Amino acid sequence: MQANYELITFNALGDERGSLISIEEGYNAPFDIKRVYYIFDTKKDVIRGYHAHIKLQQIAIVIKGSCTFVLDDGKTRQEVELNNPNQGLLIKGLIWREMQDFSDDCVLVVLASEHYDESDYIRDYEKFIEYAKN
Ligand code: T46
Repeated sequence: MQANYELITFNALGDERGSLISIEEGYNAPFDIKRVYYIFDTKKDVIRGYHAHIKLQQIAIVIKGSCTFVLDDGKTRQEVELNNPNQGLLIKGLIWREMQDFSDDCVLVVLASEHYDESDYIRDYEKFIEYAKN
């Protein structure tokens, strides 16, 4: 896995009643969490994303179902399937992302290091490639 993203495994605090995962900034989240959003009811064959972020860091967790992230650093593309609430995909650098193959029941939760800011998005792939060269 490359430096701009990595899979994190969370410690599951399970007991006979079931499982519980806790995410705390400075402990198992490497940034201050300023925003949480979640994506669900994504229609079949929809591909979301098609952008990179300049500054934003995020942890994506599929707490139910599955989906696949296509991650592109400007040189190589890699697919990462998320299907386990014990795992989070930390995206910490300049990465073009596309999300696809959402299961009907997929719930994708994202923890973000910044408030929503459209000016942090690079939504043009050619522009992303220019950024990725620097
Ligand atoms: C990302 C991937 C994994 C807001 O108003 N506030 C928010 O916090 C977010 C995330 C979105 N929006 C608005 C912007 C658009 O009008 O909601 C609409 C849908 O957002 P977007 O088309 O950017 O959604 P995705 O699924 O393509 O991308 C999202 C995040 O935007 C992005 O940061 O990394 O999920």
